[in-house]
Amino acid sequence: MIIRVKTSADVSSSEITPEHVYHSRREFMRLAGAGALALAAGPLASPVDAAQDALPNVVKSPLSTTDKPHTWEQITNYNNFYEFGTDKSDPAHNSAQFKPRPWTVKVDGLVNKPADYNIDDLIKMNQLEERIYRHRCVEAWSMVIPWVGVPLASILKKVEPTSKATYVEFTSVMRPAEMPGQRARNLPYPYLEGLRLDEAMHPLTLAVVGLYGKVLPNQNGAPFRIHIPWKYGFKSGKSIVRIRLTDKQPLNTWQAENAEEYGFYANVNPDVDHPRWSQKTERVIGQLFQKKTVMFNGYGDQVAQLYAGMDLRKFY
Ligand SMILES: Nc1nc2c(c(=O)[nH]1)N[C@H]1C(S)=C(S)[C@@H](COP(=O)(O)O)O[C@H]1N2
Ligand SMILES: [Mo]
Repeated sequence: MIIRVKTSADVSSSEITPEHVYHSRREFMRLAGAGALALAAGPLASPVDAAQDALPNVVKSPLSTTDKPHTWEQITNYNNFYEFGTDKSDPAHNSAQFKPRPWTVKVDGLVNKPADYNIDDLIKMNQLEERIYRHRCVEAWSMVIPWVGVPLASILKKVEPTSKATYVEFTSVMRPAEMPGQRARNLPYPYLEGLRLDEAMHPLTLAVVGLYGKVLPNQNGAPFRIHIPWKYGFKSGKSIVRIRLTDKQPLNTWQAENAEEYGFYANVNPDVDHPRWSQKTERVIGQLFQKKTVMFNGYGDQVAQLYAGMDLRKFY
């Protein structure tokens, strides 16, 4: 990861909301408050209307944190998405031309029933949940984000992984014409990530299609990304086109770039420093004081048993 020393001016400018985003959000809130949104959609409207943006039938998940979510403006203007540039404000500025629909997610490899899912069919086939998750980046900042998605396990179970499948590989989209970072080759593309199959099947691992009840904005990984709340953010691939079940540990992009600094597991761990900085604390975006980082990002009760007996300094 290219690390720039951030001045406070840098950070605050990336958190300033572009006018149009602010206005459209306000308009959305006004309509939603008046109950007009549901009426406007009407009974015959398609359940997924990317133009209208609101996702259908979202239920609140008991797996949400009670921490206060960051604002739409913060979550969509401070991003890591190197395909659109290396600065935190680049994805919001450079992703408007990206076309997230139509979109197919291929699920294949060591499975009995490989499938190609149209993203909107996938949305209609599954009960959507709002999951408010803590999101901790390896660069020691964090946010709280109300994702909308379905457990990745429910997608994986449908394709029936064979008994040989032990890992899952995620491939992000290759679209150099729409992605300036791919043209600049700021990383080897496509962006690749991977999980052990039991991590991928864990009930906390979320396949994300939305944010704050609306379809996922381009800068956050439209139309389909993963979020694994106990791991550093780079494990959560964006704009995924392929999920491949395999019997070999996939080589993820950041590990391939610099294996000393970025491992395969990437579990949030205050006791294992990054070679160039501490992981003991984190900067909560928008807050003045550093927060102590918690093992597994606070999800240890649910996930620690996945790593029982493993040396987490070796498997970082
Ligand atoms: N395809 C792709 N996925 C990606 C990245 C990327 O550069 N390309 N960056 C990762 C990193 S480092 C982080 S911290 C999160 C950021 O997600 P957010 O912008 O929605 O907060 O996305 C991850 N997924
Ligand atoms: Mo990150």
